[in-house]
Amino acid sequence: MNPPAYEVNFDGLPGPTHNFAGLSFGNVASMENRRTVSNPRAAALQAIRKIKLLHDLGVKQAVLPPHERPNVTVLRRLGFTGDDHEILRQASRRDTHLFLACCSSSAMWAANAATVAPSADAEDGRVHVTPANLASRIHRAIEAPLTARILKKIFREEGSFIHHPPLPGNVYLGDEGSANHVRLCSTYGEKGVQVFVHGRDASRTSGRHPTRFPARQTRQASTAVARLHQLDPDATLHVQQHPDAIDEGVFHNDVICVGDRNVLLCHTDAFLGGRGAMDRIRKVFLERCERELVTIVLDSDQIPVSQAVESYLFNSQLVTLPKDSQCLIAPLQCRENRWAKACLDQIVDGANPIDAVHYVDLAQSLRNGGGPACLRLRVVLTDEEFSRVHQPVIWTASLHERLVAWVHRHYRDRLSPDDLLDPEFIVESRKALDELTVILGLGALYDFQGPHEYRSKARRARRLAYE
Ligand code: SUG
Repeated sequence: MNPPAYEVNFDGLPGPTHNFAGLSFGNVASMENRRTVSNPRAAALQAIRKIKLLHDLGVKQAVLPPHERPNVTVLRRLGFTGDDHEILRQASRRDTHLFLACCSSSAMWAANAATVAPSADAEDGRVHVTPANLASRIHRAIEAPLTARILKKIFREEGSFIHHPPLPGNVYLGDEGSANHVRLCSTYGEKGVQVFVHGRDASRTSGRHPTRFPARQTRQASTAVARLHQLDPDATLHVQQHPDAIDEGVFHNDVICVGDRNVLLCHTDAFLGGRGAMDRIRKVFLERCERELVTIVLDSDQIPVSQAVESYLFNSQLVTLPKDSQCLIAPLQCRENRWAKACLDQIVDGANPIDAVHYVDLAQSLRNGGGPACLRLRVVLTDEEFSRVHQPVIWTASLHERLVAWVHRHYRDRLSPDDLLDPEFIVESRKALDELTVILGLGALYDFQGPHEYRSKARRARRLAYE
């Protein structure tokens, strides 16, 4: 018998450069809010408030640090020369999109960080981690190397965890991580069913594909991850996302579908093949988990896809609480959207295990198309595996206090794209990240913390104390 397990949410922290650059074609919110003024401090505090809510509800929580931005290393690799400020100035003049891509705080959407298979599902009984290559968008593709490094520091490879490198970074193998992946199970520690959702089959030129917006995840990437994670093919499904939904702004499956344990909540237009796809999922779940899957399928009369995209209803988190009940963590705007609110009221009153909705204000993240579910990477762990996780990233009341103070100390409450060129700003951001690596006990993580680069007073003082 497998040991019991639980889900731990690793939430991404918005970084000091959180801004609205309009980098994600096909992501309606990102396109609509392009070049407006952001509030990085509010973004970080909103994300922290959500983590605290889940922690207070009894869900295990942890954090992932922001990435170093602006990413001068990438610009230097692409031929820009001079000191950091000169490189940023040149890049902003010669290739504005690239410059903005190197300033994005997009690593905060941790659902895209990786796909993780629990040990119960992998043939070798280990937790498998594959960081996403995020190949379809340049500002996201540059996340992969540091994400891989961070995940290796947090899930140390001694016995329990196995890390695969991100898939080769080409759109044929476009991989967006767990945003296109749902694990269903009876209890977390038992073998489950893994549903991978792709936007297109890259080996086919014919067939149904979106025509307006790009499909980011390919079937080829999903099948590669399933192979690497040693999943049982009889309990692994590959389903195509509906191309019309992608064309309406559903750039990831988690904008139209969410699942937890034996419950799947989605829209009738989530998958190509509609009812047929749902029947397949139900059948495989029944065979593997020996019980019926509870499906809550909302149709366009209940909520049109456009309203699902506007409200981000399906990007709610569906979580199991300690007493085994389930609840939804929904974006505040679902309370204001009449379609979404009616659906949520109906779900809570309906014959299913979901008995509460908690609304969270994530306005800053949502203006870039990232809701509650986008901000977290779900990792199912047994007690033993959990004890091997790098403990300083695990949420506690004291970590909460330190992070709130850290945000207030370092984050601006107003940032326009022009501010990204302010020479003071890169110094400020590095100072914040440098201090964060101390709070999270991560050691030297960022390129600027290399031996010849910038060092904060705190780190220098600590180093001197050891010398
Ligand atoms: O990849 N937005 C992200 C949002 C990711 C949401 N994640 C999930 N659905 N799991 C993206 O499109 C916008 C950045 C900008 O425009 O400045 C952005 O990258």
